[in-house]
Amino acid sequence: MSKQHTEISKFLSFVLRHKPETIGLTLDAEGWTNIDLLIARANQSGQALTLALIQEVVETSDKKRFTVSEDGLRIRAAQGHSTPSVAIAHVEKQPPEFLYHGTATRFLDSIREQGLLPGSRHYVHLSEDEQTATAVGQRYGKPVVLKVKAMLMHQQGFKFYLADNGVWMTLHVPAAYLQ
Ligand code: HQG
Repeated sequence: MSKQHTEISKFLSFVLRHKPETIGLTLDAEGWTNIDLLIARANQSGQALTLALIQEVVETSDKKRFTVSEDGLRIRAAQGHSTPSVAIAHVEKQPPEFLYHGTATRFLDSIREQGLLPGSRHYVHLSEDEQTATAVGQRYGKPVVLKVKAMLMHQQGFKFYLADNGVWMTLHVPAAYLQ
């Protein structure tokens, strides 16, 4: 991804996950917004954005962060939301036996006490592979990967959801299910 694409990806993450109101945009409950309107609002707020740039960012996003609707008219962030205006009805699914969560070593004491909490986002984010989890943890410091007994949690009534881009989510992972 070029520097320009990374900058646009971050801009799209910011408005489609966290603060759509900063550019006068609204998202529906499923997180969708009209692409032409997004481009207009972005340009009005001083962010250069075109349909071609959006398409390039969507296609080259390593984590498939953004989903374009089948008719090509709308876009949403696949997961990672914190804005209260969005409440995506994510697909509930039976998880594999283990899922992984990457964090930083400095959070471990708190996680041992409280389990995994969503922070400012709507869900705790989990991945199927340890490599992705390591990269996620690295963003906050010395990374450590926690193994989550996902199947056991599911059997005991916890719900798991799978986002458009393969990221797993759940509301809370009590410490007893971490290893
Ligand atoms: C930590 C990225 C203290 C948690 C990734 C994490 C992901 C606790 C931080 C997505 C805690 C929250 C989400 C507790 C959890 N005490 N710290 N009890 N429970 N934490 O950024 O999972 O590149 O909101 O371990 O790929 O790091 O942006 O969540 O370190 O899918 O597309 O609190 O963001 O995607 O941080 O990352 P975040 P996350 P993008």
